[in-house]
Amino acid sequence: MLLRIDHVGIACHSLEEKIEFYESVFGLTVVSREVNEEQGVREAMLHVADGAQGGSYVQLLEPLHPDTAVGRFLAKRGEGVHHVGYGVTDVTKALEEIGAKGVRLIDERPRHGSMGASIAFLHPKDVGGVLTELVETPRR
Ligand code: MC0
Repeated sequence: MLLRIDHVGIACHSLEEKIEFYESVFGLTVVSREVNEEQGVREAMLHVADGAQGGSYVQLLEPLHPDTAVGRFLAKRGEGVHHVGYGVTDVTKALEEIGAKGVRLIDERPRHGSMGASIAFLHPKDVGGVLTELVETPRR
């Protein structure tokens, strides 16, 4: 069901500072920047690698304000890994299959994600403490 690791989402206080860090230390390149009002984030995708099933990225996330998912996470836990995003072929079908196995779905149906993807989150309490995202990339 899971095709690849699409991205690792990392919560940070300053997007610009962290972009500079990942560019200068790891030589990564920003391929997309977006403000996602629905998710309450300003984010950047930095390309890591391409595989047979698609690309993988580091996703840097800065909250738009404190009362958002990433804002609350930063206040409680500080900067660090916020979620793991896995590539799937069909996010609606994956949600049905995973939901049927008793895992709580944060999103019952897909929402808009980075770079035109359809995304949905699974509750971290049912995935061993890991906020997990399913990502269906647009067909090109
Ligand atoms: C909260 N918890 C986490 C967590 N965030 N555990 C692991 N990883 C995380 N990132 C834990 C808390 O420690 C707490 O556990 C419990 O979940 C409830 O958290 P809360 O403090 O009440 O926080 P809430 O109200 O924010 O709810 C958490 C929840 C929420 C995961 C349901 O953040 C959510 O719906 N997230 C999905 C949307 C999201 O994260 N969007 C931002 C990225 P204790 O034990 O203390 O009770 S958007 C994105 O990434 C898009 C742009 C994309 O990829 O394209």
